[in-house]
Amino acid sequence: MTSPATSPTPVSAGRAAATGLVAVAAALGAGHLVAGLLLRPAASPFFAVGNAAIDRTPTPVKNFAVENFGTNDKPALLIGMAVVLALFGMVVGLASRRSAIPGLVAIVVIGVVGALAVHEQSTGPLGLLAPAAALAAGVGVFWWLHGRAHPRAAGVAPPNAWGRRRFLLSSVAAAVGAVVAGAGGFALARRVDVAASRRAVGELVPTTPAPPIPPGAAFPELGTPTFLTPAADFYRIDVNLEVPQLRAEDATLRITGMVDEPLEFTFAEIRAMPLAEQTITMTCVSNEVGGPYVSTGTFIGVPLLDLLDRAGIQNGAQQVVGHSVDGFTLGTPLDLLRATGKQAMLAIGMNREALLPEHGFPMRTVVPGLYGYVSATKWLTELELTTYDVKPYWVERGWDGQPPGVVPIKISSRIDAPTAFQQLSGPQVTVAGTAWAQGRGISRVELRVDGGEWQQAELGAEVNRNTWRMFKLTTTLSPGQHTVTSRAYDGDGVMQSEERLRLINPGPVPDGSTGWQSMIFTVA
Ligand SMILES: Nc1nc2c(c(=O)[nH]1)N[C@H]1C(S)=C(S)[C@@H](COP(=O)(O)O)O[C@H]1N2
Ligand SMILES: [Mo]
Repeated sequence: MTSPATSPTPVSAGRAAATGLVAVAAALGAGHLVAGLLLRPAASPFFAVGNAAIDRTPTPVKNFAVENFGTNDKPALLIGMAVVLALFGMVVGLASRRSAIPGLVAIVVIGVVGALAVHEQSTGPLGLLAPAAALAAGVGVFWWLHGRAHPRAAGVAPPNAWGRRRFLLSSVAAAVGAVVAGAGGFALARRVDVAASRRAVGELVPTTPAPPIPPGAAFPELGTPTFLTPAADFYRIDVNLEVPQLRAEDATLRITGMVDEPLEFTFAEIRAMPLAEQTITMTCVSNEVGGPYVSTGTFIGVPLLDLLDRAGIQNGAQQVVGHSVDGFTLGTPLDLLRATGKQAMLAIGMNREALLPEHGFPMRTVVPGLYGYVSATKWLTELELTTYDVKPYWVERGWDGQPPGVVPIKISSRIDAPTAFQQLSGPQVTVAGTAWAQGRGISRVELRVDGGEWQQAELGAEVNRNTWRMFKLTTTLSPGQHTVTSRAYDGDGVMQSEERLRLINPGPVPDGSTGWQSMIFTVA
């Protein structure tokens, strides 16, 4: 034994804090390494605790995070957790200046919390090896460094230069070990070579191609997005800290629940079916007016209803619940799905390529006209026909995900040019942007400068009613500051609502923002 548990001389505050900090780092590093070795990234205690925290976050706070950090809410959470854990480690160290016991107890307690969080990630009994390794490393390193921080008790002369150096070297070595283990965990987790699996899918050629995008459908030279969003720029929204790694070779799709005959397809079987293509604009319900969570792709796959009909949907089924590889669920009302006919897709690719891992590789659903959270299961493994008694992830957390709360995507228009507070040389100014009301299409966009008359903008070519439509208008303006406001009309002639509904409102959980966007800019 190199270290007694207690010592009459308290350890210096600096060493005590460093001991706790390094022990926590070692625990996280070891846990991440073993999770990587086991090919179960979700078993890493750090990520498991993060995911458990996301699951428990009250919906308004989650909305706040999405609104304020956008797609950066995940790094923000991870950094916040790292800071909290570092502080925890230091406090634990400081509480153990005389005896290692308080620190060891605290590390065991947090270790058990980590194990419970991992257990919740359904990584199987093997996954629990990762928190076990974390616990062992945390306790071991704490014990070891605590001993080294006590030169006298360890039988060495009272604190001297050598004792200090030895402690410093030991803690630096342990910290480096923790970082190397953590990095190793990341590298090992990538052994599930999803990139290679994706490459092996190859080019996807549809039997029934989507019509080509006509020229004049978008005005990127004026500041609108390109009509088809490159996969790498496609907005990403999900509750996952780490992208689920599912290889096409390992993926199957099961059709279960209220069906005449449950079915199961491998990815290869789906890939071999006649493939159809649909150009669809997807939108997130948490997109604010003028926000970025809207993108367009040409999705390739199999009509979703064809697959469900093969299994035979039984009377009384009300919704299709999509299950994801990580246990996430999302429900689509069956009558809304039926109304889309053959346009709703079980997609295996976008823009003729396999899906990106971030967007659901190898299979996902895409239903035109519905927000993503009720229609677009990524990393899909199962489609379950059921009644509304089953509550999917967001419904469970208070969102309007079931009738009468499910709304079609609301009419929206976004001004992309000029940008906020842009300085333009006048007098000719071109305003450009995009508008969408998937399912109904866009029939008209109007712009108003400084509260004047509404002017009709010129529309880009319509691709189909499920996609966005670009607009532009050139007008002559005097020097000075101006405000331009936009509003769109859907294919039925319904005007975009002026009422400002933001995501974070007191009262019931909202179901999509509304309001007219205004942009302030200056003409020189
Ligand atoms: N498995 C899974 N699928 C999911 C989600 C999720 O968190 N997990 N988020 C949904 C939401 S809210 C949206 S808006 C879309 C976004 O799809 P994208 O990231 O490909 O744009 O995915 C949907 N599908
Ligand atoms: Mo969403």
